[in-house]
Amino acid sequence: MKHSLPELPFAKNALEPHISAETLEYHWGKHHKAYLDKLNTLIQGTEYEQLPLEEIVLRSDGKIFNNAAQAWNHTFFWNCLTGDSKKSPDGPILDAIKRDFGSLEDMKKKFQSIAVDQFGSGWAWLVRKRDGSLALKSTSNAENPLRDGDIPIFVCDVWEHAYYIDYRNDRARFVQSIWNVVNWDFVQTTYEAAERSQAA
Ligand code: MN3
Repeated sequence: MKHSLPELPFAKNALEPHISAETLEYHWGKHHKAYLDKLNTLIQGTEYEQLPLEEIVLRSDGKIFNNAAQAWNHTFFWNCLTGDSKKSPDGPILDAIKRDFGSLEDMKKKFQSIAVDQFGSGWAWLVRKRDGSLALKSTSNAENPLRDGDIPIFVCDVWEHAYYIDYRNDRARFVQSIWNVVNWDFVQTTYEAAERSQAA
C-alpha cells in the first residue's frame, strides 16, 4: 500500500498571517512529503507493507515508526487548522474542557506552557484518556499518544520547521498564534467520535 501526501484541507495562504504560504510550501510540501516518501521506501518487503498508516504507527518502531508517525501527525495537524476559525468550541468538548481545566482560557495557558517547555522537536497534544478525561501532553520527535492508548483531539507541531520561517526562534509566539486558526469543528467531531468509540 502506497501512502500518499494528502491535499491540505485549506488554501496555502488561508492561514496567513499566522502561518504563511511559504511555511506550508516547506512544511507540507517538503517535510510532510519526505516522511511519506521515506515510509513508502522503508516498508517495501516488510510486514508493514499492506497496513494502513495508523496500524503502522501502533505496531512499528525505529525508522518506520518515525516516518509513519510523522506522516500521521502532520495530516492530523493540518486537519486541526482552518482559515475560518470560530474562536471557541461548543457542545460536549467545551463542557469537558471546563470540567477538566476550569475554562477554555485555562486550557490554552496550560497548553502554551507544555508546548513551549517541550525540549527540542516534538508535538503538544490535547488527548482524551481511556478514563474519559481530557489531558495535555507533549511528545518528543515523532511520538504519538495513540501508543499510550490516548486519543488525539488536537495537536500543535513544535518542531522548528513549523515556525522558523514566520517566527524565527520564537516558539511561544507561534503557539500563541495557533489559536487564531484552530478548526474547532474538527476538534469537536474528533472528540465526539472518541467518546462514541469508547462507549461502543
Ligand atoms: Mn512538522
